[in-house]
Order: sequence, then C-alpha cells, then structure tokens
Amino acid sequence: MRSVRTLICFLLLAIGHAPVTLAQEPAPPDPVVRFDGHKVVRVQPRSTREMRTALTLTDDVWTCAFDGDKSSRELHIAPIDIRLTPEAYLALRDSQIPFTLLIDDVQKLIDAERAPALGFGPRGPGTFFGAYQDYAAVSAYIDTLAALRPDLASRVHVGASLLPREIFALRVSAPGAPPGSKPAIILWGCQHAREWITVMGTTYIADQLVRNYNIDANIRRLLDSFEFYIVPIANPDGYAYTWTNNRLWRKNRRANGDGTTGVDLNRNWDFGWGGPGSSGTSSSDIYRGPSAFSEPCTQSLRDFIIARPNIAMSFDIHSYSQLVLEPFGYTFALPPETRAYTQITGVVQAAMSASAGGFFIGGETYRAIYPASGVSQDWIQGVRGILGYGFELRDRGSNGFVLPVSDIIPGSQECLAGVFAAANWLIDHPVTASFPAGQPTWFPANSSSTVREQFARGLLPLGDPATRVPTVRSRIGRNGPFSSALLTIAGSDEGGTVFMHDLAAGPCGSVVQWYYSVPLPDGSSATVPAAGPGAPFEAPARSGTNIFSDDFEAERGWIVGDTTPASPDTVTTGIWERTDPNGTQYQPEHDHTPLTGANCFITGQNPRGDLNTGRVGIGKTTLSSPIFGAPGATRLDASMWLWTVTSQVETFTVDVTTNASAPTPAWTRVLTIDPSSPNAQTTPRWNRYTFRLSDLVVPTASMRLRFIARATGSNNVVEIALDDVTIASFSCDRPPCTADYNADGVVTTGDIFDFLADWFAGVPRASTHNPPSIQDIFDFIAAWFLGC
Ligand code: 0X9
Ligand code: ZN
Repeated sequence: MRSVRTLICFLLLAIGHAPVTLAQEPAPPDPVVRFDGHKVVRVQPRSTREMRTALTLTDDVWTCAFDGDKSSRELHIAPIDIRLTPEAYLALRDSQIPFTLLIDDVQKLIDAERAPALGFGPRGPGTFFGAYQDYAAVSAYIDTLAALRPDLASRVHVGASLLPREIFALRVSAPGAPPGSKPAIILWGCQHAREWITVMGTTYIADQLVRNYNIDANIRRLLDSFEFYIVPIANPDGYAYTWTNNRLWRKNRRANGDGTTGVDLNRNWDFGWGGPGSSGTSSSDIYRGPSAFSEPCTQSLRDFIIARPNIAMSFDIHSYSQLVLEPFGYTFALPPETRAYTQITGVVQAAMSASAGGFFIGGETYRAIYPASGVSQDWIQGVRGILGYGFELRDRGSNGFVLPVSDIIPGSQECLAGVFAAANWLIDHPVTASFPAGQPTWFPANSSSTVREQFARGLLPLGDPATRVPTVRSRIGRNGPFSSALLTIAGSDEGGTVFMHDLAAGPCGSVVQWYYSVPLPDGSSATVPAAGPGAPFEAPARSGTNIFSDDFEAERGWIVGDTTPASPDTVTTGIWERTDPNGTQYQPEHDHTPLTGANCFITGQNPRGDLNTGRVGIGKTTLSSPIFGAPGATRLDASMWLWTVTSQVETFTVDVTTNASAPTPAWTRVLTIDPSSPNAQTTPRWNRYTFRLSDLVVPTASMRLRFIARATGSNNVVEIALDDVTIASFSCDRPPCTADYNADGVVTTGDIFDFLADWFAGVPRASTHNPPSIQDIFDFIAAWFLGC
C-alpha cells in the first residue's frame, strides 16, 4: 500500500500547474492569477481509481501529508488536500468520492489576508506582525532590528537569487561574541514561496531574540550559548511573485527554457538528489532542476553553511500540517543521530503543542509524510552531519497556505517554541550515552562484566572517536575514589562508534557506580551523565543465574506453530522465522546486536523493498521457547528486545506457562502490544522489555514463553522481530541495608566514617530529616549495631 500511495503523491505533484501560471519572467508580464470560487478539499479516496479520478480534477496539490490518524499512516491511500475550480468541484461532488470542504473560496481568503487586522497598521514599529509583510518590508525590518541592538544583532549577506534579489540573514548572539566563537543555530523560511507564515515565524524569532535579551532569562541563556542565523526568505523571487502575481506559487522563478518556470528549491539539494518524491518534469511543482545545486538560492545557502563549521543545528521552516520532521526524506533508513533526534523531537513537539493551541506530531519526513528527495534537511544531516529539523507550521488544512492575519502571532509563537525547545535541549545535553545492549540493570557479583556504550552528540560534534577516546570512571559502592580506564572501540553501527569496557562488581548487595568523561573537539570534555561523580550511573551486584539465554545465532529448539492441537496456526505468510532481516518500513535491517550477530526471529522475511510477501496474513503465527525451569526461584526475570509494528486491531502477545509439558498448558499473559501501546509504532525501533515472571507465576521446572502475532484484516500490518531473550533467576536480591552506607556489600567501620563525613558535609543521602538532625546519627548507629 505504501508504494501505491507514494506513487500517487508523486503523480499528483508531478502534474504541475495549469498553463496560466507557466509564463516566464520578465516579459511578457505575467497575468495576476485569481482564485475566485476555487475550493480546497481534503479527499479521502477509497481506491486507487478514486485517487486517479481526483487527480484528473486538480492542477494544485496542497499536501499529501496529513491524514490525521497516526495509526493508519503508511497503510492506506492517504487523504490529500487539492485545490479545485468551481467546475471541478461540481465534478468531484458528482463522483461520489468522499471529501470534506476545507476552503470555500480561496480568493476570499487571499483578499482577507491582505487586509490588515482591525487595530493593526500594516507598517511601523510594533505593528509588523499585525499583517503579512512583503520582501521589501521584511528586509527593512531586519535592518530595524540590527539598528535596535547593534551589540547583539547584525544583518548578514547570504547570497543572491536569480533575479537577483538579496538573500539576507540576521545574526544574533550575546554582546561581544565574535562570529564562530559559539555553536551556531541556523533557520530559514520560505524555500516554498507560498508558505507565508514561515517568513513571519522566522522574523518573529529574530524580533524576540533582539528585543528580549535583557528581559527574558531564557533568551539570555540562548544567546549566551549560541549564535543564531535567521534567514526569513530563502526564495526571494518566488516570494515576491506570490505578492505580485500568484499567491499560490511554490517554486523559484527559474525560466526552465521550455516555457515552464520554476525549480522546487527543496528538491535541489545534493544528497539523494533525483530520488523518489522529486520530478524531472520541469512543469512539476516538485521539479528538482537540471542538476543538484543548479539554483543560486540553494548554492548560496549551501556555501553559507559550509563556511560556518560551528553550525550545530538547523531548521528548515515550511507550512502547513503541524509537523516536526526528522531526516531523511529520500529513504526510510534512519539517520545516524537517531537517539538524539528521538529525544529532541519529543521535547520540540511538546513545546510547540503547548505554545499557542496547535497540536504537532513528529517523525521522519519519508515516513511521516512522503518520500522527498533533494531536500535541504537531508543534505544538512547526510553531508554536513548537522542535526537538521524541518517544521511544518500551522495549520492543519482549514486555511492551508493562506492563513488569516490573526494566525501570524500564534503561528510564529509555535515556531519559536520549537526552535527554543531544541536549543535548550542542546544546552542541557552536551553529550548523551546509550547502551546498545541496554543499560545494565545489575552486574554479577564478584566478577567483571563488559559494558558497551555509544555517545551521541548534543551541543557539538564528537569528532573522530579514534583520536578522542572517552574514559570510564567507576567504583564499587557509593563512596570512595573512582578508578579510570580508557574505553576501547568495539565497532560501530548506525548510532555511531560503539565503545566497550569492563566493570568490576563487588559482593552481593553492593552497587557499582560509573560515569564517562568524553573529550570534545575543542579540547574540553563533557561528563556523562552531566553531573559526573555527583550523579553517576548505578546498578546493583547480584548473584544471578542465567537460566536461559539466546541471541538466535544458533538453533536452540524454538517451536514455530501453536503447540496446542486445538488451536493451530492458520496463516500462510508472515510465519515466524529465524533469519537475518532485510530492512523495510516494517522490518529491521539488523538484528538487535549487529556487532555480535545477524539473526533474530521475525514474522516473515520481506524481500528488500517488498512490504507484502512476508506480512502476517489473516490469522495468527505462534513461536514458543524451549522449556526452561527455575523451580523454587524467588525472583525470575525475563528480558527481551522487540521491534514491533501493529496497526488497526492487530495485536502481539507474550505469555508464560508453568506446565509446559501438559497437553493443553495454561498461559498467563505477560505483554500485549496493540495500536494503543507505547511502542506500537509505524517508525519502529528495537525496545527492551523486562518482566519479573515470578510476580506473575510461581516458577516451576517446566516453563515456556509464547509469542503470538495476530492479524484480523488483510490490509493491516503486524510485523514483529524478537532478539536477545534472557531468563535469569536471582538468589541474592537483598533489600537495601541502611548500615551498609557506602553500598560496598559489607558492613564495616568504613560505613560509619563515610556516613559521618557525608552527614557533616550536608550530603542529602546522609539525612532523612530536613534540616539534618542529630537523630540521623543515632538512627544510623543503631542500624549499624543491628547489622542492617
Ligand atoms: O515537500 C516538501 O518539500 C515539504 N513539505 S511542503 O508541504 N512544505 O512542501 C516537506 C519536506 C521536508 N520537510 C521540511 N523540511 N519541512
Ligand atoms: Zn514547503
């Protein structure tokens, strides 16, 4: 289904505009295009035939982007917004194709947009955001801002468009910070000419930064940390044309030499250029141009970015649909910064949604909207390695590109909220660590374990890992000195370099603490977690026994097919198999730990790019573990990694039995994933699940786990991958011992000294009273003499 939708989006956009908009500049003079009685509708086709019919009725697709229903994205022919002449609208009504009317008269909206809102003048200080502003007005306003605070702000020349018009930027940073001395954040609006709210939103951010440095503590923090480069109009010729001739023009104003005009600047960048979701047809609204970077506007922005290696993050601002978009657009593959993107997208979405009424959702461009190749964001991430976001601002279709003047301020506030949230995240997370095999939750007592970790860049690039090797500092217990060791490189995966090191654990009941010191390219270093020794990673030492452990690299007796004769599996496709998966939207490219193996269990191999062959058909497919036993275990944990896609009413369940050899074993539910579950995603990743089986059942000598993927409709998707299953029992899971203050696993006089030192130093952990009381000491000594 995905490929059908993709094709349709592509076809629709590729058709291009009606002849009336194709005339070349400058002579003969272009007519002014009017849209009297034109309507915008959101069509919900029920078949490819209906989609094709809708396609014949329009020459202007407003978006293929948004279907308003997260769970059905990718799975159905998506709704599309199209503009229709009055005649075409009547034809659509006759066609019986389901649609909703979004805009009744486009020209009326355009006329209303030009009229300044009541109580606002079109120009002058303080009223700039009371109306939309043309190229000259925005340019003049940038000068005004620079003049207002020359210590903070300056106008910067980015380059020139074809005609030529200047592409200008405002640079804003704390007073006295020379260019290049801080990490930079760059944002640009209006690659697409008709997306007027993006011009206002970017200028609004410039305005707020300049005016509020002395007033607003957060703005001061941002300008003390970064330099901002704000480019309100990345496509000046196109923008000017939307003011003079055609409010709905999207591309630049290149005369293509064949009677058509315009290259889509956001298909002209040189990473994945020419790929899916771009067109080689010059009349198309997604025409990519004759070659990558054929246009002066994209060249200028490219060179401006290359000349500033301190750029840490970028925002390409568009409208509409209310989306926070991660790379990539040209492929469903995830960018190498996946972990940072995931975290930043979350805070950005939340901040934008909390700001002025709009609700924003996030995802990678390719999956969240449609394939789009040659987009600026892909070049930013793919070539420059810069965190690159794309926003789609207001609205969700009620007015589309032609927002009422009353939306300028709230729409701009949403843009600002998103940019600021991401910038603040960067300040708060200079470097983050992640653990490819999961963050250790315990260590085997009295022995040494290998830990693998990766470091993701927040504020600054980490640079070449081989020349800047992080250090681990660790100790047994919560007091005393840390010892240091350099990490070694274990390999790399899509998350970057994987490091490894050994950690020694003490006796049962003790804890291990550790943190990292990560050198940065500028010679400084960051600690991870940020507070370093003040709040390190910590995990207990236990005497655990691995009852069962399988990474699926070898055959270990798993059973495919329901073991209960009364309820056999019926599906013929999507049956569980142990294999090295081929990456598709629904299936991982790698098993969970590609450094140490290739295989996992999946619900049917999909040939690369083919989403259907390996899909679970109507019915269920069952996978059962070999029998394992832990009779008498007081604590039995199961841990596994799952990669899940479930849509519609499809489900995935995990059960455990304690009478595995009975003819009809009884099963206890351990996990259900359905579309409402947190990890039931259409942008799947490997997630770790840990269950305390001993809380659910009394462990016996004859246990099994069972995994069932179930589909009830042929159009729906349930695709599961399973890897790295571990079942462990713990004989030592001591409750915390107050007397073992330093958590080294033994109660000695050292605990008294460490306790007293901390108590006198005011360490919060040493006191249960606020403010600390002498009673803390009496309580501790009593516990110490009692032995815990
Ligand atoms: O198709 C596009 O270029 C963007 N959508 S739009 O409706 N504004 O034309 C999406 C491209 C990737 N996303 C962003 N950078 N926003
Ligand atoms: Zn756009």
